[in-house]
Amino acid sequence: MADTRRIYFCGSIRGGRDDVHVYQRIVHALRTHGTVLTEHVTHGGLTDAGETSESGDKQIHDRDLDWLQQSHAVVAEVTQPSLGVGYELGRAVDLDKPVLCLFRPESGRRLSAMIRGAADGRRFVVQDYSPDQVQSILNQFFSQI
Ligand code: 6IA
Repeated sequence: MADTRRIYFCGSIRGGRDDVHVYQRIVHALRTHGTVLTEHVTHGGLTDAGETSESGDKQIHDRDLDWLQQSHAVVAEVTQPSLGVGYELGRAVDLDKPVLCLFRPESGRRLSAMIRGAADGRRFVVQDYSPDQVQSILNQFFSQI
């Protein structure tokens, strides 16, 4: 059921915040499919400076991994390269979570082979998209997991 499904959304923070408006659009659409555990990724006030202390970083890492473990699905916007997002995706695969990666070719970037090449079309889906396709792509992904 949509109300009980927990979704882990990944988007770049220290990797750069240029796409935050796209993250907001995706999370808005994700709310029709469940509870988004990581809404902070969309906060306009959150800069790429992030937390400064190492103990803060440990808390962020441990809390995010806990949420990742509790999640039913992982959706990542992967256009802006981010070490943290790449790490979360690797951990999600290890936890056998269904994963949807969204990439915008209009950016002119090329997605990492380690993400594009991980696609199996079933548990790990990589989808090229433009922002006006977000809702239909999410509907399709959630109908098949
Ligand atoms: O390497 P990056 O910073 O770009 O990694 C981004 C990913 O790591 C996101 O998908 C988040 O889930 C996670 N992440 C990285 N930093 C934070 C964070 N900072 N809070 C929560 N998740 C994070 C807190 C900043 C603070 C001002 C509250």
